[in-house]
Amino acid sequence: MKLIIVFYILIGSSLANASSACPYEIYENSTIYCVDLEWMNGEKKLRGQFYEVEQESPYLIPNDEIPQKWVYSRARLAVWKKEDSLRTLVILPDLVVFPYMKMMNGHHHGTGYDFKIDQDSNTYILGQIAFIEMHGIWSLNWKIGDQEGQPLIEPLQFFNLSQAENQSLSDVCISRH
Ligand SMILES: [Cu+2]
Repeated sequence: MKLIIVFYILIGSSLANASSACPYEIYENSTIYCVDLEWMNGEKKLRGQFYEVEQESPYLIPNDEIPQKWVYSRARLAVWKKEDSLRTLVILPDLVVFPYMKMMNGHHHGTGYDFKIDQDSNTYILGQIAFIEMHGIWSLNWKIGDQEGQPLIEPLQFFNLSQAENQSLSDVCISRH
């Protein structure tokens, strides 16, 4: 039940964003772009191959979970120029959106991921991400060449956590800023 409530809150907020400004913003030199992000079903890895599973993502992997049971997270990203009211999707060849973690002990780090262009739909797919439970804050960051701004999403809200559990992750994050 808690998961369902969280789900509707997420859906509701994305609909609210759709009618206003950018869901998320990035920039290249003086051009501002909007980014929308839709989380998809996760993936599992079997003999080096990733395949889709029913579990929705983003999924926080318990730190004692065996790798065979890990659910890797995956999302689709759409990008358009902020000034373009028609929201024509664009592909920025140098854009990379990637997972990142700020650790309480200061040893910040990334993790594996696959970021690729989906030519058919003019969008990007960010996948193969193992968000493992740690003493830190997972985010999605972005860069275009050498240009990197604030994290795109921080902290991430996980589909498999209760609202209270996600809230406590946010509280940790806020207290660190
Ligand atoms: Cu970590």
